[in-house]
Amino acid sequence: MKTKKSDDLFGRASQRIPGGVNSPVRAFKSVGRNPIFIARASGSKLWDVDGNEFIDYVGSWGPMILGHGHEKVLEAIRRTAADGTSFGAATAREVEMAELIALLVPSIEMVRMVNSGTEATMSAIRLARAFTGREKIVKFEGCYHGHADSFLIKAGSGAMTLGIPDSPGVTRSTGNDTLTAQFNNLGSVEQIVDTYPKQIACVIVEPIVGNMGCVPPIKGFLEGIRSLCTKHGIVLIFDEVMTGFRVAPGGAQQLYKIDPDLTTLGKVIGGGLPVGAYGGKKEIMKMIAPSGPVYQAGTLSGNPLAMAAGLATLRILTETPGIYTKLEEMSSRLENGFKRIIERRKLPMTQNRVGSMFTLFFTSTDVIDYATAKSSDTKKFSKYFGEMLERGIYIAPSQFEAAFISSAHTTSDIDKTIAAADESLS
Ligand code: KE4
Repeated sequence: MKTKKSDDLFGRASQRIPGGVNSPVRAFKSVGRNPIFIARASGSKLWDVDGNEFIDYVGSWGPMILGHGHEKVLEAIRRTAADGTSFGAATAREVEMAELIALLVPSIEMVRMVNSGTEATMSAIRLARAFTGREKIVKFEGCYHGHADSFLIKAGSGAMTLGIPDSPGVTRSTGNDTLTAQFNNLGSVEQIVDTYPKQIACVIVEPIVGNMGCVPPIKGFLEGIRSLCTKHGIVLIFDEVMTGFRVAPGGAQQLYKIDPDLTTLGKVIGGGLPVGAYGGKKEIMKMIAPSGPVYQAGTLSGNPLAMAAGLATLRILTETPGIYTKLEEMSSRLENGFKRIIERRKLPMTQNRVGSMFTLFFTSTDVIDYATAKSSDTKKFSKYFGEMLERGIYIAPSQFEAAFISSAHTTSDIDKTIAAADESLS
């Protein structure tokens, strides 16, 4: 595989951009390579600046559920851009977006648009603190909710990959207000609630974790958190930045039939443009300025292009019959292919999948939380990553990320991927 142009760009980038990338997960540092620089994408495929072609399982880390460059999404962006790209004023599309989100995710009675998942989660915890008059938050080890200070405590995703789950620069007092529990361990949450009575504003959770690799909730875990929060007046926040509109039109909360008090969204609702949102019960959301005293604002919030791309994406997802069935079929075809390889070769591996999110772990234990995810052999992962890349398969350059399948992936893409994995796994 040729990498000269990517290597040259990385050399230049490293002089002017910290680590040569604008988000740590894009670096191939943990897999011992230089990153590839992407030139263009279409459907399920990516091409880098050296002309290499890849089947893409990163999907811009989640948003590209329809694949790259879906004609209807591009058309919506083009049409909207012709009328102006930003006004910093109210527009009809924001109303349509809010109405559509409320229709698809019934626990969301009101919603505020922001520009990223990070903005959504950090605003949601401010709101929960204001609503309850309490200061502490509970998050789970290995969950990632963006890079706001309060969340960079035992964080997943790039922080876990690079071995910096507790980032320097976060003050001790902020750190003290973030309490961490173990995912899939209700007892660990109960213990925290007992230790800090009437001090916990919210519990924030990825209902299906994507940021230590894909880790689904075990039966009763989310239900248990829901009742605990209700009993103790704690705001339950589902971070559905990754799972929203991905695992079902109404997200993980629809799949598991649990209503959180607040939900954070991102990725898919922007259709590949920068977007985030947080929403939930009217009683809580009404506290946001200008209807209430909790301040939160944004120059580009509800940006016309982002709304157009997001609305087009959500409409295609909701109006195309069988689109989630197709995603499930492709994803289970891939899972079964991996399963056959693992069984035939008796490899000490585990795979987790919910709908079109999945991860292959290099460990024989069931991966249910941070500790079991960490038991994966990352050296083996690095080798696998490199072998797959050389064979034209682009997966996240980290063990601790989910892979995503889009509606543009074909059976031929999936079969090529399984054939590449058969050669790459050892
Ligand atoms: P952004 O600020 O990156 O838009 O969203 C933060 C965020 C919040 N919540 C969840 C559940 C998330 O998965 C994310 C972002 N996910 C990572 C990848 N695992 C984004 C990629 C990156 O950091 O560059």
